[in-house]
Amino acid sequence: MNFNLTEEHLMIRDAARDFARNELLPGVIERDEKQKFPTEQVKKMGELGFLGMMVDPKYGGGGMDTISYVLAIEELSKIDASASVIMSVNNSLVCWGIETFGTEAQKEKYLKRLATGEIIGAFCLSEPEAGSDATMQRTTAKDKGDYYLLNGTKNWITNGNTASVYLVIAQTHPEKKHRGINALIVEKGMDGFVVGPKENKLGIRGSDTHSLQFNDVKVPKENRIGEDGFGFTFAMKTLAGGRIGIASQALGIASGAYELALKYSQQRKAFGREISKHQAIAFKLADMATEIEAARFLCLKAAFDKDTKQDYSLSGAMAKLYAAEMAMRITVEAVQIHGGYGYVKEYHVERLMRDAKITQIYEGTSEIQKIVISRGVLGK
Ligand code: COS
Repeated sequence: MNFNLTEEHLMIRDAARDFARNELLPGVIERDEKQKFPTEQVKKMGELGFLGMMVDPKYGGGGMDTISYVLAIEELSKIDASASVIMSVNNSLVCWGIETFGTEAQKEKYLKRLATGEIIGAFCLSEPEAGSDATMQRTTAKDKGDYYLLNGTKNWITNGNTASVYLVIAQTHPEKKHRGINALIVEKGMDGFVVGPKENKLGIRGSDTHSLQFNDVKVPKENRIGEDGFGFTFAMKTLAGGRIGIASQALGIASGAYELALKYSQQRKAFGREISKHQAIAFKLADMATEIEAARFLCLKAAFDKDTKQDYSLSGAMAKLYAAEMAMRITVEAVQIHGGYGYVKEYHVERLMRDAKITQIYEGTSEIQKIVISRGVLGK
């Protein structure tokens, strides 16, 4: 056992922390209010290597481990969870998916540009009637010889409009159920591909979430990822890693809110002393610090499992479940500690509370994580 981070890990964490404070903090409230995508900031994230952290340097990535990724996502999420979800989707769903299962030609064509942030990607699994029950894909990819004919609708797609490359899950052989599903790389601009209106969301409002429509889109066969019918396994394996990213996002949202509440409690006075000196507040801070530390260890353990090539679907699900539930509790308490100030935008904690909610929902709800975990512990 060694709980110490390496020098390199600490450098990455500090670089992410500086970037978040210097580049993400300015304008974060306005971007949230106006639902403004952080275009300039995402460009800089690409230049600094945050969009392809774990990708092999030969494809333009940083060649870093998952622990570095967790540390960076936590730091960005403390300040701006919209920026960190853009980062998480690009890294752990899109880049990882193509690097792990794509062909050399797909890596040359797409991964290099995705890893450097020249373009960003989206992962398209959810549909109006298929979110948690992901096997029930209504989007179809009919095999037409040298291409697939893609038809259907995808919902709540992160990076929905800003992405250039979309990994789309669709059913090719309905009689084979989930074993007939494929994953296709779809490019923005392909005929028949329409981006729907932007969702007006409760939180992570700086990220752009859209529905997508595919009307007879011809997707070349060479854009299929893996063998025919590999799409559902592709989605599950990719989401298993994605969940480590979202767990770290939840961790960051919670620790951002906690740090603000801690500082505020040491400044604000009531009944003749700082409110942190009242046990009612001090105990809240104690609980918050403990829960955050527990979530951090779960995130780092899942990252460690992934880096050491052990199974991480269980530890990733545990990290996501705990971190997401914890983030909701901690952000509510952070607003409470701030009192009336917590309820207004200038103090950031109300935004973090709204942002926390989505971590209990996307990339598998808390209830789905419990399915994964209970099957794991019961050996099913
Ligand atoms: N890695 C690889 N394969 C996996 C897997 C994983 N982590 N989890 C499941 N699979 C495979 C199974 O091995 C099975 O394959 P075979 O039948 O070929 O052996 C297949 O997927 C179906 O598995 P299962 O029968 O367990 O499917 P269920 O419908 O019972 O559901 C859950 C499995 C609930 C875990 C899955 O549907 C899920 O994760 N749903 C949530 C999806 C999600 O995250 N949605 C959010 C959208 S992205 S924002």
